[in-house]
Amino acid sequence: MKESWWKESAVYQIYPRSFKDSNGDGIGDLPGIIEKLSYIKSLGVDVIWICPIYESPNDDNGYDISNYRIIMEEFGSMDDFDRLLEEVHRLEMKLVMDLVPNHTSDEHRWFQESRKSRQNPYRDYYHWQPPLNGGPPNNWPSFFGGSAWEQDPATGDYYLHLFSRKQPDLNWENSLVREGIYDIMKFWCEKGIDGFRIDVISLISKRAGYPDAKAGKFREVVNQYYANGPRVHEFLQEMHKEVLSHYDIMTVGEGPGIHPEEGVKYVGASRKELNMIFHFDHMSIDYGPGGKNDPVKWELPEFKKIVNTWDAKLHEADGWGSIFLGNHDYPRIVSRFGNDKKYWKESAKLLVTLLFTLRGTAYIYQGDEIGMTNVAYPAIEYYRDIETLNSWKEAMAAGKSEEEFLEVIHYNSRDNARTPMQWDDSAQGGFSEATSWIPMNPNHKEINVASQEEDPNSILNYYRRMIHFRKQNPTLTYGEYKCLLKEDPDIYAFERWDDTNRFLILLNFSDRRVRFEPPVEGMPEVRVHNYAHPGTFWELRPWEAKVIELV
Ligand code: ISL
Ligand code: CA
Repeated sequence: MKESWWKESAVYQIYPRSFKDSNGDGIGDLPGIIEKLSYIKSLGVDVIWICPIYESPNDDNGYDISNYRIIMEEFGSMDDFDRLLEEVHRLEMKLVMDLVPNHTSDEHRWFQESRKSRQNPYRDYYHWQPPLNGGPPNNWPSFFGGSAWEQDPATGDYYLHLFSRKQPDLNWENSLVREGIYDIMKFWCEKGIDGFRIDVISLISKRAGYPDAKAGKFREVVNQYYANGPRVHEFLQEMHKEVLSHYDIMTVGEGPGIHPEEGVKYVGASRKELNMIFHFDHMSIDYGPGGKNDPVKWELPEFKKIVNTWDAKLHEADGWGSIFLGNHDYPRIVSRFGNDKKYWKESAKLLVTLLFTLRGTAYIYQGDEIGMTNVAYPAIEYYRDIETLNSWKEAMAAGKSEEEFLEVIHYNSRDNARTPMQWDDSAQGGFSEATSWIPMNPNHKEINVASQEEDPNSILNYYRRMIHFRKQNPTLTYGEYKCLLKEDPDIYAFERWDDTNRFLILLNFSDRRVRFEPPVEGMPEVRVHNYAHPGTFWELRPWEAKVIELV
């Protein structure tokens, strides 16, 4: 396996709107991030990925960009950005930007031109179609509810928007669009940034003729009609040739609808496309027959199977994985994959043990390092996310009960991950002097950075230990991976080894004590554990995690 800095890095994801407000307007900003860089450094993090900070009307919190070369005013200025980059580098960390090439804002100059007339030189920058039988060109649904087509009054034609109507999809068939995006990428690379997280890269190449979707479930529509379109790999190889190959940067492509067979095409070592991708097979593990808003209980054997399949496929192709359990689009990891009540501390520690012992680059989402949890706002008025608000409208229109649907939202709203960072127990949690753009989670009184700094057994300090341990033991980065006890419903057990070392990782994903006899030999030494005392071998307490060295 070829060694690379981005394979050995721990990545920390910042959602800038909710990280740290420096000027008292209730919105996180770049000077706020600069203030907290030494904190991030203290975690042992190497790379910071920052969600979009470009000019945007914020229909989708910055994922609708109106100018890719300007910093959003609320976040600061280009001077602030230059200072941020300089400071990150001074602390010997790297900065990865979020690139959104699948769509722009409808307020982007390209779209403003494009919508003017059928003859406009920018018309072909987007996907325009005449009405069909007086309605939209096909039956494609948008990720945020309703049709993926919007009729524009200027010409009466429809434009495609897989996300909100303020996020028209770019037409990648047009070479001018591709050059335009490559120019933006070069602009940021020339500034000296260290990589891109590339939004919904799986969706950029559209099916010719926009065929009607015959699949019923939204996820199937994405798989069959939106993701992995006919030219996506050609486009990525072009992007690699034009931009990526000229810089020592890391890339991680995000994409719904990428499954193992397709995944290796994006990241296989010989492909010259991307370094890593984020796939969502494990992130939709609790979606029921009705999709995201019909949640079911997730099962550990299925989770292990997903990890195992991906690990094997990637390994075969000399590809590299991204290991993550949450981000700004998903519930808090301790609330979803752990137990955020009785075993809050233990399970939060168990999850980071998993993140830093699997094979792949591990990503931490801001706040998870202190075990931030989901929020349960008392009414829909508290929510800000366009996906949540749209799904609420649809549910109400369909006659669902407010109470029941609010429960679904408590479980899965993207706003769970977007409540402000909990720095201390003051009124605004040390996030801001003012009322924050979205209300703080009331549990910031108990869960916050300041109190965990003082406690050697805090989740925060365990994150530091775990990140450090991974760094000290390259076996955990490059070593082989093998899952044991695949069908066990409670225990996730696996080995990582190379010529010099062998580790056994034991994780009890349940509220029960469990005993087992793993098929291993040698004198085990517990190197990391998440209880005060390592306990007895071969018995795991609720949510107990152990990293054992077999010597
Ligand atoms: O958020 C999701 C499920 O709740 C995903 O389906 C998500 O929409 C998808 O993974 C794409 O996400 C990315 O692009 C979106 C943006 O809203 C997300 O924040 C971003 O991560 C459109 O740009
Ligand atoms: Ca601010």
